[in-house]
Order: sequence, then C-alpha cells, then structure tokens
Amino acid sequence: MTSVLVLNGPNLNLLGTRQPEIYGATTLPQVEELCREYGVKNGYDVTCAQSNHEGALVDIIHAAKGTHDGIVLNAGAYTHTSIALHDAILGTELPVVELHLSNIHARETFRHHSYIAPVAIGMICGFGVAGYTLALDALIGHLGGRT
Ligand code: CA2
Repeated sequence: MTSVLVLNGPNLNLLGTRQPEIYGATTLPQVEELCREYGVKNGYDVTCAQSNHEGALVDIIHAAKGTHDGIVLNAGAYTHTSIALHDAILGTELPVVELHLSNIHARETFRHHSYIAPVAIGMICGFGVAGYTLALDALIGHLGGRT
C-alpha cells in the first residue's frame, strides 16, 4: 500500500491554540486525524509526525526513505531558513509537496523565499487546513494513484 508521511515543523504543535485568524482553529491532532482518515478513505496509509527541531526533521526525512513513498511537508519557519532540510530532501529523492496554511506570498517579505520549493514537486499555500488534503491529492496523483 502507498504510504505517505505528513511532516509538520516548528510551532505547528500550537495550531488551534493561538493566531486563529492566520492559521485557523483546528488543532494539530485534529489535522493529523483528518489526514489519516483521508488516507483510509482513499486507499493509502498516512503517517504523521511533528518536530520543533531542525535536526530531528532532517532525521525524520532521512528515515522516510524506504518507509514512505512521499512526503507532505509544512516546514514552518524552517522553510525560509533551512538549507539542511533542502539537502535532506535532495538526499532522499522522495517526492515532497510543500504545504503552508497561510499564503506566504501575501505576508512579510521574509516568508516569500522558500528553501523547500526548488526541491519540492510543487507547493500548496493559502488554503488553511484544506491544504493538507489538497497536498495529499497532489502527491498521490504524482505517485500514479487516484488524482
Ligand atoms: O503558513 C504556514 O503553514 C507556515 O508554514 C506556518 C509557519 C510560518 O513560519 C511559515 O512562514 C508559514 C508558522 C507556524 C506557527 O504556527 C502557529 C500556530 C498557532 C499559533 C502560533 C504559531
């Protein structure tokens, strides 16, 4: 069975607790449950992980090789800073869909650049929590499954 990793980065464990006007009112456990249920409904396995630590995210991306077929990645603020995550994605050669809840291009200029974008198959941003299922559809479509 196709297996997808949904990986969330720093501060996304705070989802639904603060700044709901930007990130919505859904908590991270609820987002993760939604992703797993979406996988069950559509015939693939979804595993979820989150870390606030750059090195831990690198380790999780490395471990995804051979375990998962692709990654939906919301790298949080590391999106805009992390060459290490960029290199980790290159190192695994797994397809990655970059995801952001907010429209990073409509926000501060420091959020406009992404180190993930050049090594992702594509990016979804600005659609809130719905972006997670949009990203799963995009990844599964890329992997040759249901579009
Ligand atoms: O829009 C997104 O999904 C972001 O990846 C979220 C990051 C931000 O640094 C990126 O530029 C865009 C921040 C995640 C922080 O999440 C919080 C959620 C609730 C309360 C506080 C922070």
